[in-house]
Amino acid sequence: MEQKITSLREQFTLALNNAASAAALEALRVEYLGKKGLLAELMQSLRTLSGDEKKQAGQLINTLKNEVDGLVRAAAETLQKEEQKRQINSAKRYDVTLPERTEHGSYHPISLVQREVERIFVTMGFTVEEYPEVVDDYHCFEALNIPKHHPARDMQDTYYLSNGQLLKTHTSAAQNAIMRKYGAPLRVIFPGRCFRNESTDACHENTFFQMEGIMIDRDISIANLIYFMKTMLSEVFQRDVKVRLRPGFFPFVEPGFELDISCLNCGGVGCPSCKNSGWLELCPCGMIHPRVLEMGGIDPDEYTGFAFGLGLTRLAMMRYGVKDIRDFNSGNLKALAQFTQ
Ligand code: FA5
Repeated sequence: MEQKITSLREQFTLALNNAASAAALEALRVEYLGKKGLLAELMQSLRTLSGDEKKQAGQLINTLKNEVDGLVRAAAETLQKEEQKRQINSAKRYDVTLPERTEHGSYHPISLVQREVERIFVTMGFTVEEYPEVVDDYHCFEALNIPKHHPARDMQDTYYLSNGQLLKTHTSAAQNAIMRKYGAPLRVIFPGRCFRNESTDACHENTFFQMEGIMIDRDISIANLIYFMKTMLSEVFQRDVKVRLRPGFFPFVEPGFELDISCLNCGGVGCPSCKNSGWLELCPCGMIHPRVLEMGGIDPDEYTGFAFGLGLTRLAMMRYGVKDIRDFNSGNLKALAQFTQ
C-alpha cells in the first residue's frame, strides 16, 4: 500500500507541473480529491487491510490528500497572480492628471453664420465692431431720429433696467457711437444680440441676433447698397438668391427699404417660417438720414451712406433649414450639435 501511495504522489507531482491553466488544475483536483477520485478509491481499498496496517495506510492517504489539496490551491493562487500581472502589464497606460474626456461641443449655428458673414464683409473692406447689449435711450432711439413718443418706438418695446438703461432692440443702437469714433469715410459691420418684448412664434423670438452694417463715403448710392447685399447673400447660400426690395419706413434712413429673400424652407410656396407669404423679411436697409449723420458728427453735405440691419437669426434659419426660430434658444444639444464645423 505504501508503495501505491508513493507512486500516486509522484504521478500527482508530474501532473501538477504540467497543469498550466485554472481549468487543468480544477480537473486535477477532481481527479485526485473528487468523490470518485484516485484518493477516494485508495481509501476504499483499505477495507482489505487489517488493524495497524489499515490505520497507518489511512494516515498516509490523509497526508497525501492534504498535500494534494494544499498544492492545488497554491498552484491556483500562483496562476491567478500571474494572470493579474499580465493584465496590468498589457492594460493601456493612462495619466490621471489629464483632464477628463468629454463630448466635444460645437459652435452654435448663429455663430457659424455670423462668422461667415463677417468673413465676406471683411474681404470687401469692412471692419468688425462690438457694442454692448445694455444701452441708453439716446443711442437706441434719439440718435436714430426716433424722439420720445415717436410711433416707431411701438415696434420695439424692450426690457428696461431700473437705472433707465435698456436692452438694445436693434444693432442700429451702435450707429451713433461708431460714427463718432471713426468719422467718415467708414465701412463697418457690427453684429449683436437684440431683445424685444415680443410674443414668440416660428419666426419671432424675444432674443435674436442682427448684423448691422454702414458704409459712408462720398457718392455712396442705393446701387452700392444693393450690390453689397446681393454679393453677401449669394456667398452665404452659394447660389443666386431671389430677393425683392420694397419700401420700408425707418426714421433713421431715407429712402428706406425692406429686403426680403424668397423662403428657402418652402421654395417660396408658403410655410409657417415665412408666415405663408413665400418671402422672409431679412434685411431692412436704406440711405442714412442726413440728421443721423449730423448727430454722428459727419457732414451730410459732403458724405452719404447706406445702412442695413440683417436678421442674423433668420439668415441662420434659411442657411440650415431650421423651421422654427425657437429651436435656436431651446438648449436642445442634440439639434444644435448637428452644426459642428
Ligand atoms: C430694425 O431693427 C432696424 N434697426 C434695421 C435697419 C438697420 C433698418 C439699418 C434700416 C437701416 P427690424 O425691426 O425690421 O429693423 O428688424 C431687422 C431684422 O431683424 C428683421 O428683418 C428680422 O430679420 C430681424 N428681426 C426683427 N425682429 C425679430 C424677432 N422678434 N425675432 C427674430 N428676428 C427678428
